[in-house]
Amino acid sequence: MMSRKCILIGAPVDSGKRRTGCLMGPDSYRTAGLAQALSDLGHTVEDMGNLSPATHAAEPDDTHLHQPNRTIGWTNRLIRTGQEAAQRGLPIFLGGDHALALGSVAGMANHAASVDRPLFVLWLDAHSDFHTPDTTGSGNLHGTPLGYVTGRGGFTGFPVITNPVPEENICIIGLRSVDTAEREALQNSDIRFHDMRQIDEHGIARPLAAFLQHVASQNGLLHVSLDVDFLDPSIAPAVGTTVPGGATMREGHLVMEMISDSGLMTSLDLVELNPFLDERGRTAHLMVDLTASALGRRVFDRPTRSFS
Ligand code: HAR
Ligand code: MN
Ligand code: MN
Ligand code: MN
Repeated sequence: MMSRKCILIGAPVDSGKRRTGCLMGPDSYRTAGLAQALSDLGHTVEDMGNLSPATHAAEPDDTHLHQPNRTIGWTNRLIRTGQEAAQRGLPIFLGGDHALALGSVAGMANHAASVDRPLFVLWLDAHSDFHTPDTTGSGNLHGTPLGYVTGRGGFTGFPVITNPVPEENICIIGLRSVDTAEREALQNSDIRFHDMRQIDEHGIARPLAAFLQHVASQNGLLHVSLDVDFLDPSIAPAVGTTVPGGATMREGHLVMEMISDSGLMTSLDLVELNPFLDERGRTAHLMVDLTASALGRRVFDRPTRSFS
C-alpha cells in the first residue's frame, strides 16, 4: 500500500440537527488513537486541529431550518480548507455531523475540477441525505448534503455550487431510512443506491466492486463519506439517529478493505459520531479501525490460500 500524507481536519459541526454532541467527535477520534493508527501503517499524519465556522449572520428566528446560517459558515470554511488540503494530501474530515459534507464534498469537487478529473462519492449511510431545504420535513441540514452537492435548488445563502457532482458519480450503500420526498427524488435520479435488503440478498462486495471499477475506468477521485449509522447500532451505538438492521462489523471492514485495495480513495469524512452517546469509546475505536482498514491495515499481506 502506497504511503499517504493524511491531513486530519477537525470539523466539530453540530448545527446539522437538534440533538447536540457531535462537536466532541474530532477529539474523540484523537483520543481513540487515529493519528497513531495511521502512522503505524506507514502514513504521514498532519493534524490541522479543529476549525471553526466562517463568519456568518445571526440565525433567523422564523425559519423551518435549524441553524442555517451556522451551517453556511461551516460550508464556507470547509470548502476552502478542504480544497487547499486536497492539494497537499488526503484530507480526513473528523466530524461533526453530516452537515459537514456540504462543505467537504463541494471542496473536493472544486479540487477535482482544478486537476481536471471527475469526482466520485461513496456514501455509506442508513439515510440518503438527499433532501433540499424545501423538502426536508425535520429542517435538519445533515439530511441535505447530497442534495446540495448535486446542485439541487433551494439552498439560499449557501455558497453557489460551481462544480456539481454528477448524480451518476454517486453510490449510496446501507440505506434503510429514506423519507418519501427523498425516495421519489432518488428514484428519478441517476444515483446508484443499494438498500440493506439488497445487501442481505447479494452481499455488499458486488455493488461496491462495480462502483470502484467504474471510478477507476474514469480515472476519478473518490471521496468516501462514512456515517456512523451505516453500521448496526449494536456495534456503533454513539449516534443520534440509530436505525436497526445496519452493516455488520465484517461488512464495514470489507468495504474499507476493498476501498484500500482499489487505491482510489482521495478524501474521507467520518461523521455523526456523538461521543456523549458512546459506551467506553467503542464507537470511536471502531471508526478508527475502519479508517485503518481503508488505509491499508490487513491481517496478511495477501489473500490466504483457500482449502480445496
Ligand atoms: N431523513 C431524515 C431527515 O432529513 C433523517 C436524516 C438523518 N441524517 C443523518 N445522516 N443522520 O444520515 O431529517
Ligand atoms: Mn448521513
Ligand atoms: Mn445517517
Ligand atoms: Mn436522510
